[in-house]
Formats: sequence, C-alpha cells, structure tokens
Amino acid sequence: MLFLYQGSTSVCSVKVRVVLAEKQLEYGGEILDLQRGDQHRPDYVKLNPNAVVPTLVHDGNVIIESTLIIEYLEDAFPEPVLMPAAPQNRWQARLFMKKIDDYLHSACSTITFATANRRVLLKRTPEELEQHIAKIPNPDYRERQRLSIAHGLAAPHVAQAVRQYDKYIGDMEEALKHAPYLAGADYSLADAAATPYIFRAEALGMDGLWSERRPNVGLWYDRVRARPSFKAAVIDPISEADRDRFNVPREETWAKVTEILGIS
Ligand SMILES: N[C@@H](CCC(=O)N[C@@H](CS)C(=O)NCC(=O)O)C(=O)O
Repeated sequence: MLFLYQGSTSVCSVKVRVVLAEKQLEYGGEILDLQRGDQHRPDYVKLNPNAVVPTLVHDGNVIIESTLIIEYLEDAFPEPVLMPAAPQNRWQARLFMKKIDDYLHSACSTITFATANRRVLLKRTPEELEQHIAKIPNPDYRERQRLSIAHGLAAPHVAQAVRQYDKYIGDMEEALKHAPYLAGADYSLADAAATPYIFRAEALGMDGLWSERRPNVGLWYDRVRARPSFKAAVIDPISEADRDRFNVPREETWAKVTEILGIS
C-alpha cells in the first residue's frame, strides 16, 4: 500500500503526484496544511526529520526526498517506464533532476515565500510568525524564509533566485531544441520533476521567461499539460484557499524579474 503525506500545491509533492498519476498507481494520502505548520507535528517529524513534504510510506517503508521518491517509484513499479534506456539520456534525466535539488527548488521557494505565501503569513502577529519560522530545522532554509517574508521581492536573495530560475529554463530550452522531452524522445521522470516548477513560475507571473523567448519550452509545456497526469496531479488538488493564496499581482513579479535580468 502507498500513502503520501503531501501539500496540495507543494512543488515537491506535485512532482511525486505526477509520477503516481503517470504510473496509474492507487494511493492513500494526507494533505498537510503547511501554512498552519502541520509539517512540524511530532508524529510527522518522526517520519520526516526535515519537517518538509512529501513523505511516501510504501508497505511500512518510509521514503523521503521527492527526487529519491520518484526514483523509488520507478524501481518499485517499472511500468510504464519513465527512464530512458540509453546511458546518455539517463544521465540527462538525472542532471535535470539534480539541478532542481541543487538550486531550482530553493529559488522557487524563495520567490513563492516572497509573493504568495508572504501575503498569508503576514496576517499573523509577529510572535506567531516567529514561532512558525523558528520551528524550521534547516538554518539556511529558515533564514531565507524569514527574509522573503520580511522583505518580499526586495529581499536580497531574490535576484539570485530569479537568475537561477532563468538558467534552468534556458537549459530546458537547449535540450528541447533537440528532442520533445527533457531527456530525449520520451516523457521521463525529468519532465515530471520539472512540471511543477514551470507551473509555479506561470502562477507567480514569470511565464515571460519562456513565452516569446523560449518557444521550445512553451511547446513542451503544451505537451505536458495535455497529459492526463497534469489535471490529476497539478490542477485537481488545488483548493479554494490555494487559489486565493496564489491570486498575486503577477505584473509586480514580472516587473522585478525584468529588472533583475535586464530584459523587457
Ligand atoms: N528536498 C526536499 C524539499 C522538500 C520541501 O522543501 N518541501 C516544502 C514544500 S515544496 C515544504 O515542505 N516546506 C515546509 C515549510 O515551508 O515549512 C524534497 O525534495 O523532498
């Protein structure tokens, strides 16, 4: 039996849900309210000491880290195959996933906290907010969240986050000039992993990073959105509260992005 502890919009959770949907696997689950701080519940931290989602439990085995979870799913449930056969393409798929773990995820969370999450979190008293932030075990992540919430898009680390997002999408464009999917002719774990980050960029007003300037990313996104897994894993789990949280002034984000990148 598969059970997924997840967030409704959490990019790492969406990544896992896309793979579960692609493999048409049945699973149970619990949606944790990350704004309320469910990820710090003692029973949850016993499963995931990093106090983050997602966590997969498969027949009693606890599996954490979203990239490793989707690789685990590929090993445990090989059909349909979501890794290419050729070593070069397998490396390419892994490289796209590694870059998410190395920097895109942190860039995405910086920009999300500086925009959508900030609006919700700033409704709390300073004491409540501090209590929420102080529980984050990773000191770097804690400090980035604190700065994003305090300063929004003016936070000092936002510029680097925007450049990293732009770099990743630029790398996607290069790969997609030669093949329809990130690691070659067929859809793979790399496409599933990148999907929530492109969806998030669009939600926050950064779709100008590909529309007009990176046509192959736009075509890839059309292909990904047309797959049944997109509706099941990305769109359907979004709640009314999530829609409200992501109802951000997209033009402000784009103005900041163009200022940082020096584009128009
Ligand atoms: N490297 C982890 C990162 C997980 C992560 O950062 N999850 C976010 C949601 S996408 C989270 O749970 N954040 C909790 C918080 O903000 O306190 C993974 O890939 O699973």
